[in-house]
Amino acid sequence: MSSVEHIIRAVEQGERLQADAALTLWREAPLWRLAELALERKRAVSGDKVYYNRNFHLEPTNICVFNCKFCSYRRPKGSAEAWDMSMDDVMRYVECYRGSGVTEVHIVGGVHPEHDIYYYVEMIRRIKELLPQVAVKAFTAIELSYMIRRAGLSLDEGLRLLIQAGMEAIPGGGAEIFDEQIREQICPEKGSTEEWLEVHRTAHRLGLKTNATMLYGHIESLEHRIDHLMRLRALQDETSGFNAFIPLKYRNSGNSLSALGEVPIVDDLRTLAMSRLVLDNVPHIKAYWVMYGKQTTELALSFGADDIDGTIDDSTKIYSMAGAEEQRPKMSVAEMHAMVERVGLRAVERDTMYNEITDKK
Ligand code: V47
Repeated sequence: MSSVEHIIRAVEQGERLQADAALTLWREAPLWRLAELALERKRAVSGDKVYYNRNFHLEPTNICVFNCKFCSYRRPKGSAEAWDMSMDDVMRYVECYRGSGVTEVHIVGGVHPEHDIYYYVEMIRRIKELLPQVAVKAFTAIELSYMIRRAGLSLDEGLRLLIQAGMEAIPGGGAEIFDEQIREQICPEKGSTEEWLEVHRTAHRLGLKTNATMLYGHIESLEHRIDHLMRLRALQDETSGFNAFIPLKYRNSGNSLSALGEVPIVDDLRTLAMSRLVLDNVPHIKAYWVMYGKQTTELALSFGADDIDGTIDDSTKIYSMAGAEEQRPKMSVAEMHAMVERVGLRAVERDTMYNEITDKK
């Protein structure tokens, strides 16, 4: 039996993948075998269900103190293409969603030079006043670390303030790739890997659920992707605080790495399946439809994903500005059900904590 066949057998028997075996599987397993293994793991966790939610994004600003090379979104202060919503703008925007049935607002944006945690505590408090039923999933670890440090607080103190204000979960952004040398080349100014992990570790200790991402398809190798997944798996062994993992494909329009091009869809599918297999302790693997586009998302459902994110309502610009297919991303509940049912699975609405919502259609 070849070594890849041995590894496939071991995975089928539930053995945990180590880095060298993961690399062999990633490189050598036939695509259909990876799909089969990943789908089987997905079924063990979530049966035939594929989760989605009714959500919108709030991106208060694209002004950012950092200048990551893969980012198409960030503008310096004073640029004609920069936006910077005032607190009143934010409240007017959020108010539009009153009575709309959304269950989550995902807040993310540039790391603004002038706002500290007290500004965002006030923002969350006022959003919860307007939309008490809506869960606030807010700020990447990098934004959190900056706003908390700027106020001279410890992570523990800062996160407690945000939780008191109504923050219920943390999204997975800012992880990029954990390998320090690659990180130094694609986002040299950004918070470190250790900082990202420490924010999530502290959040988990305080009882928050968080997500994790990995930005792939730029200058990293498969070894770097595996290292990234291993570091997440180790933290999850320690805390069990991650709800979902989201592999993010590098999209190449309008940023300083554009010359690299984009990896083919088959790489997206292998990456998704390998994420499901390596992260044996993370319950949900999300195929973020805004980043893949709808067609690839449908394919992703046969490679271990059990979540496609939400309705979005044309509220995020990160991927449209980076060249994604959907320039005004929006998906109706009926469209999501149809997509999931076409691949023989069952679409289930969830809230931010993955509780199923069955009382409305
Ligand atoms: O951290 C930026 C990525 C992330 C590009 O937690 C890019 O549910 C590809 O984290 N090509 C922010 N990716 C988005 C994010 C996210 C999205 C959806 C759901 C969740 C969740 C989290 O977007 C950044 C960065 O890794 N990103 N530019 C680009 N050109």
